[in-house]
Amino acid sequence: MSSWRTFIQSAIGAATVLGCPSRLLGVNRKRASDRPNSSTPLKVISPDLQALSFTIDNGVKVFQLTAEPAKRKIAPWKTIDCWGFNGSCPGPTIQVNQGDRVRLILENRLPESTAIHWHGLEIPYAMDGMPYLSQKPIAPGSRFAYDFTVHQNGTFFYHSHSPMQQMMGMVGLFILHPQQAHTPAVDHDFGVVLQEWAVLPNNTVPNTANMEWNWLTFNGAVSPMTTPLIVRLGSRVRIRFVNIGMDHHPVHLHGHTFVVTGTEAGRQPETMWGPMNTVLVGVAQARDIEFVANNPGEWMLHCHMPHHNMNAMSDLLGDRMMMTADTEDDRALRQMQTLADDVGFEHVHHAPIAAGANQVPGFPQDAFMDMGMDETVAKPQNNGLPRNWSAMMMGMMSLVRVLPPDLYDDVMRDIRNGYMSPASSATDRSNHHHEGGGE
Ligand SMILES: [Cu+2]
Repeated sequence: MSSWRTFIQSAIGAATVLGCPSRLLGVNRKRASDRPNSSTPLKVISPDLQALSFTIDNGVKVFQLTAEPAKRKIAPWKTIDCWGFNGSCPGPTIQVNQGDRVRLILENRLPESTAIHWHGLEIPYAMDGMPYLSQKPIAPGSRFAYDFTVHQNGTFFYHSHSPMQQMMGMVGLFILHPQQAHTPAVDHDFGVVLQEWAVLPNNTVPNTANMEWNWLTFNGAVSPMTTPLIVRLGSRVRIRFVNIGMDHHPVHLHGHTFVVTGTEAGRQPETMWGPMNTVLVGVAQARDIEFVANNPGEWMLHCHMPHHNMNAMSDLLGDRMMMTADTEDDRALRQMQTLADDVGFEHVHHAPIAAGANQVPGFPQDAFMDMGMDETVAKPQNNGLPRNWSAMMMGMMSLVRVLPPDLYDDVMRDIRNGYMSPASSATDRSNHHHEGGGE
């Protein structure tokens, strides 16, 4: 594991070698995956979400979905009461192939009626999931079977068509794979559901009538609890974003240039693939981005709306009772440590501040926001990140870890073995100005 220490340094050197604009479209690139047959579409990985399994009945793929209340731990100190499917919010990811006949049996264990709409699918009207129009509302305790053949391919999603049920979290990914993988074929394929929540301090039930959001999630988790996307250096990566909510999200990727290869209606022609590094994922839209991961590093992937890459600090601060503006830095830091102890964080750091900072109008802004919690959110996918890496990871944010082959293999082995490397094995890159501050 000593190789972790030198990763970033060696990675910086390698970047200049690998950085080549013509690689963007993947032309003539060397294959980086172990996949024997590139014409078979890869299964999509949706971090922090389960895949939905199926049974076969006379050639029909049969899925069981249960609409029900769920508890979702969105942050180490915050579990919300949302609604979802099969105990999960967002619901489990469904993956089928173009041409499949599917039967999706919905059981309603909610306290009210519901139905499922298959967003964007060109299917018979009776299967559209519109209460009172295409079907009767599915009453609590009853079931309904959605039965249709999928002839499209792309990134789709399923959701309740009731607005408030949507804002309680009733959505899931519905991936329709083409019969032959799109070219250039990808080596990694990920799915991410974007959601926003309004949950007041000391509350657990989202306020679905609110227009201001204090929790923003990727696949039902706020950063740093989001699981990083692990990719091998030189591989071609697809990330599929789906937005079902009340706000638009400009998702930005660091260190790379990507193209949008698909929308909520499926694959886009290559003539549409202009270079970008931020994609606006509007409400009810899906966007597939693809890029060659040619730049090694721990790259942020995040919504760029400033309030969307924050967590609800007010939740920690007891509704903003902490008076940082008229306290000395040391005292404020002690208050932060007390709060962190309450929720079981192992570190509290904050960025250095100037002498006399309190005399500057507008202070404090960000100085007291950084809160490391590496051990609290430890998982194999985080192995080798620099110490205190989690301090500035907040809200709708994750990492795309572009790892050279040996480190990629290390992390993938750690994931298989469930091995978490000790935090001390990584380098501390935080910037302390306090003697012994949290160390
Ligand atoms: Cu956003």
